Amino acid sequence: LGVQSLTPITSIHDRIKAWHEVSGHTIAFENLTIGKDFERLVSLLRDWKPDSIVHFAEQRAAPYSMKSARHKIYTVDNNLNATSHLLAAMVESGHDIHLAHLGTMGVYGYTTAGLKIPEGYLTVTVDTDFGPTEQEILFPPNPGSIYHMTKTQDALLFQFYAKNDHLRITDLHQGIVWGAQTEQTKLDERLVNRFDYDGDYGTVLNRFLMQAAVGYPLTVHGSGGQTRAFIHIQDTVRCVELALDSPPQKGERVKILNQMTESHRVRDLAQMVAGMTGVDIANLPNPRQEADENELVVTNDGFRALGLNPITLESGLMNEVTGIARRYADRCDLTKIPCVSAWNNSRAQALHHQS
Ligand code: USQ
Repeated sequence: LGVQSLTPITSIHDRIKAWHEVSGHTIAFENLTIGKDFERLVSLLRDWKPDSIVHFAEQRAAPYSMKSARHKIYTVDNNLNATSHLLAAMVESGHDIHLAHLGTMGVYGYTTAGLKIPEGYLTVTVDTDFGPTEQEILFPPNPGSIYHMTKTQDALLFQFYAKNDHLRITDLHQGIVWGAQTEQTKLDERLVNRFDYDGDYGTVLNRFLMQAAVGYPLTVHGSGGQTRAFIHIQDTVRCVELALDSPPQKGERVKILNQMTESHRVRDLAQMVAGMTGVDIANLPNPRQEADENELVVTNDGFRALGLNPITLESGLMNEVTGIARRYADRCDLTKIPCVSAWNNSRAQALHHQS
C-alpha cells in the first residue's frame, strides 16, 4: 500500500527483547506461514504442547479485501487456509488444545434485525408437518465484504471440527477496535502498537482521532448513519485473557462471545471528535456497498459474566489517541487518508465523480 503504521514498529526481535526487559518474561518466536507450512505447524504443536492457541493469522481489513480481484482471492486463500491448516494440525498433533479465534461482529451483518444480536446462535421456530419445532442455529451469516465473508466460513470449519473431533474452540466476534495503547505496550516505546490510519487498514474512530490531530476534515462515508460495535484495545486483550481462562469443555459446541462494549453511529463519533478538537466534518460518497442507516443492539452477556468491566468512550482515552497521532504526525502521508477501495462499479463511479 506504500504506507506504514503511524507509530514506528521495531523488529519482532527488538519487541521481544523490550518485553523481556520490562516484564522478565520470555516470548519465543518461530517464523512460519500458517496455511502453507503444514508440517512445521504440526511439529510446533507437538513440540510445544500448548494449552491454548490465539489465532490472529488472517488478513484483517475489509477495504483491502475489496481492492481488486487479486485482493479478494488473496484474502480468501490466506484466511481460509490459515484456519483450515490450524484445525487440521490441532487434530494431527494429538493434543487437547483450546483455540481462541479472532472473529468479527461483521458476520451478523448490520441490517436492522429488530432484535438484540445474540452470541452466535439463534433459536428459531420452524413449521413442520407435525407442528412447530424449535431449533438453535448459527445466526444467519450476512457478511458485507470478502474479509467478513472469510470469517463466516471460518465459523463452519469450527462447527465441523468441534462436532467431528471434539476440538475446543472459542470464536470471538469482535467489534471495531479503537485506542492505541494497552497497559503493557505503555511500558516501553518499542512495544507501541501499530496505528493504521490509511484508507484500507485504518478503522473509523482511530482514523477520525488521527485526522483531527493533523487537521484533516473527518472522512464520514455518506450520511454517517452506519451503527457499529466498538471495543477499546485494552478490553480486547482483557477479553482474550478471559476467554482463555474459561475454555469450552471437550465435546461442547463452539463457544461464541461478542467482544464489544458499545455501539455508536459513525456521524455521532464524528460530531464528538469535532466537538473535542474543532476539526471539520466532510460527508463523502461511500465507497462501500452498505446500508446508509442501521440500528445495532448487541448482547455481550458472555464477557460480562466472565468479569469484563467495559472501558467506554471517554475523552481522556480519546485524547491519548490524538496525543499519539500528534507525536508521530510527521510520519503521516496525507495522500493515504482517503478510502479509495470501492466495493463495486457503481460505488467506484461515485468516488470518481467526486474527485
Ligand atoms: N467509515 C467512515 N469513514 C472512514 C472509515 C470508515 O465513515 O474514514 C465507516 C465505514 O463505511 C463503515 C464503518 O465506518 O460503515 C466502519 O468501518 P471500519 O473500517 O472502522 O471497520 P470495518 O471495515 O467494519 O472493519 C473493522 C476491522 C475488522 C473488524 C471489524 C469489526 O478492520 O478487522 O473485524 O472492524 S466489525 O466492523 O464490527 O465487523
